[in-house]
Amino acid sequence: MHPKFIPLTGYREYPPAEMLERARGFADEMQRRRTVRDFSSRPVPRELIEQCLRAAGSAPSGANQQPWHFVAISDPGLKKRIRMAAEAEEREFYAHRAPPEWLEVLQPLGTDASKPFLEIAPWLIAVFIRRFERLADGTKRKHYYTDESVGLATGLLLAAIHHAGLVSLTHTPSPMKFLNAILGRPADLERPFLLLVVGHPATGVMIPDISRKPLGEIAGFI
Ligand code: IYR
Repeated sequence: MHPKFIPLTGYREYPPAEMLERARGFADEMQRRRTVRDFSSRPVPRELIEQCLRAAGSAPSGANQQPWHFVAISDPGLKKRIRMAAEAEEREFYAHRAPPEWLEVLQPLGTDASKPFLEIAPWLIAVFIRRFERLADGTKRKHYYTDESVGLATGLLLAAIHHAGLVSLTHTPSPMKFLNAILGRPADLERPFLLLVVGHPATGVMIPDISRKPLGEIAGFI
């Protein structure tokens, strides 16, 4: 196939001072993002979630295959089933599966097997990695760099959710296979990546007293 090129019309150039102001402003806004584990049941309009997902879908991906699928769940019955399945896995995790070193690093977060937020929060977003495409002749075609691509899209989704004035929790019940069954996603093509909990924070919510590594520790300039 012959590649087709079009002009880059979406790029905007800013004066240098404005570039720095924008970069600083965005970094400051992202610094305010915190994961919460206590959600309000206050509803969030579907349109808001749709716009956040549009931002997620703008991520770069391997060979532009966009190997992600998002299932946004507000149905109380489905949320309950997800909570039950996740808590069953988490009980195993906390009681048997997690080695002591793992439980030790989780301690500052104060997590346990109880996940009421899976029913309380207005939205859950199950993120799936679409590892293969099903072709018209029934065969499967492999996607490339799927983990990286879906990680990038999920990062943009978290930023969009925060930017919209919502909070989220990146939840990883392990294993998460039950999400394919409950949500009717094809297990031969897709595997769950993350379960995002999205909504407003509960009033008076408390968060762990933890901090981010300073710039000098996470980056180097040579
Ligand atoms: N999936 C468990 C355990 C857990 C693991 C990590 I790594 C975390 O950062 C937080 C929790 C749970 O959700 O409780």
